[in-house]
Amino acid sequence: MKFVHVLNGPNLNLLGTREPATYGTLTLADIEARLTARCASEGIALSFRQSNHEGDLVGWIQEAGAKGEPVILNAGAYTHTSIAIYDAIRGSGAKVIEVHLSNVHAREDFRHHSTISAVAAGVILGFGALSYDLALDALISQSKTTKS
Ligand code: CA2
Repeated sequence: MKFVHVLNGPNLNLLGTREPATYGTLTLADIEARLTARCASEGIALSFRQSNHEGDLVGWIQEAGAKGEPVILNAGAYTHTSIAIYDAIRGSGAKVIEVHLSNVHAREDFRHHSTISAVAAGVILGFGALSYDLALDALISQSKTTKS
């Protein structure tokens, strides 16, 4: 694996400023710094982005899929609603690991369903910022053990 995309959806730019009991105290920049360091030590280039707009996420997923580059995706609330993101993953063939900071199954009913999980290669949730590190670990491990 030479390149990985980390894509973050709506409101994740607020991380570290509010709701620390649910989402922890790290900012998105803190998470990016940790992943950047791990990627650097593995010789992997990282693109880390956030948008509050569904179409941006759709475009970035298509871009990653076209290049055959894997994606770690926290789609935020679009996780629970977005057929467009489902279609982008399915249509582009992007390999996507779905991540969440919180354990969505222990929260409101409307967070229990993900439109993305069915087309994700895997799902990691409930470990706070560590969910992102675990997803990166999974991609690195797979890329070292799987022929491509
Ligand atoms: O647990 C997650 O990672 C979520 O994807 C976060 C989304 C939520 O809609 C999903 O159900 C689960 C919300 C991100 C909003 O993040 C905030 C962070 C700090 C303050 C306010 C919102």
